[in-house]
Amino acid sequence: IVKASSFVAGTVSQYACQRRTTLNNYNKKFTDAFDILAENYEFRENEVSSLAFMRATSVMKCLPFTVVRMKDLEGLPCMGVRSNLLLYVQEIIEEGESSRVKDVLTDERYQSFKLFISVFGVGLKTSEKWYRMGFRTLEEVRADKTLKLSRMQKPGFLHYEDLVSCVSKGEADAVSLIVNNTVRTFLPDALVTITGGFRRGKKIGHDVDFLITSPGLQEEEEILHKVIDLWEKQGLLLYYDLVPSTFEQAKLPSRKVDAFDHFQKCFLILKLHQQRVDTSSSSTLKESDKAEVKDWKAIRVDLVVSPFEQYAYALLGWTGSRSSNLNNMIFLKAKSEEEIFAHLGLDYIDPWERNA
Ligand code: DCP
Ligand code: MG
Repeated sequence: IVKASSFVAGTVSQYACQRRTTLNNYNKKFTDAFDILAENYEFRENEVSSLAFMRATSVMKCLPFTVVRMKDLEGLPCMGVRSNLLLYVQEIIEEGESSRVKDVLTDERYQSFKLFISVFGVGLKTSEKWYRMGFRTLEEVRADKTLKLSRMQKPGFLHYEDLVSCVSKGEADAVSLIVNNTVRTFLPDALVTITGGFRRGKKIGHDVDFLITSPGLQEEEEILHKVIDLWEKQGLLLYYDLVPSTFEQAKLPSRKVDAFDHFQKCFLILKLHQQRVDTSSSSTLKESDKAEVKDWKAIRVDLVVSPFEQYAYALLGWTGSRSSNLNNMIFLKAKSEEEIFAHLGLDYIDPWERNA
């Protein structure tokens, strides 16, 4: 840990993609508070304030020391002269917590929105609607049989408990094995890489993200269909949404595109069968009770397929974090993430340092 006094605030880049940010957060007390405030602003459709707090969180996460006095923040980017951001920092330094943040946590709208968006397939629009209809809990939403749930929301409610409980590294590895085996059945030389938070070293996630490519990949459209068909036959698919590639539209030379969001992908919920670790307790169950024991967990999985030439861009984009991601990236020939950083004149940042 670095001492605040020997740290040069001026060396902190204003760009998240250039700040080495590991999962070692010395300022969780502050960033947790900012995250809640940012979210509350988002629920109230105040995007400017929401973004200001998200940026402040991102900057504080990269500091190699714990902020203990206001002076520690001097010269740092994004620590808002605008907004009341510094008042919160002061309150937390002095009181150990923020009363305003506590108020947000007990706010009816915040609590309801937080619950609603925790359901797969529910965003701000639906939350707003349900809130206006007078719903405050998921039980109330569930109980209303006149509500028309979307194709995503149905499995969202059905597998709610599984999906809100985070995916562990062990579960991610188990899913990885399934994805690898299935993809390689159809594409023996496929490269299957775990991306998202797990590639950045996180021990838990809300889903498991994979990028698939292969040197000989001609008909990339095929592979996801084949994988989906097989899993469906095996009874492993609880939900899927296949999104076609929008690459053709983005192909024009040097056109600025969201370089990682146009690939063919599939958002799905997979039925992960779990090894029963505790065999002693299960053996004491009667045969009739054994059938009642649920031995699987619903897991959110994202599969992305990229042409081999675009692999580095896809990898960089789908590794994230969202805050670390580079906007308006121009497509250039790049074999690796290192080359992309170099093309852009940026210092290379390793995946585990991209947790901005
Ligand atoms: N991504 C992005 N913009 C999107 C969707 C995804 O930049 N609209 C990128 C950045 C994310 C990565 O894809 O880091 C994976 O998306 P996730 O939502 O799965 O995010 P993480 O894997 O980082 O977090 P979690 O642990 O919650 O899954
Ligand atoms: Mg993820």
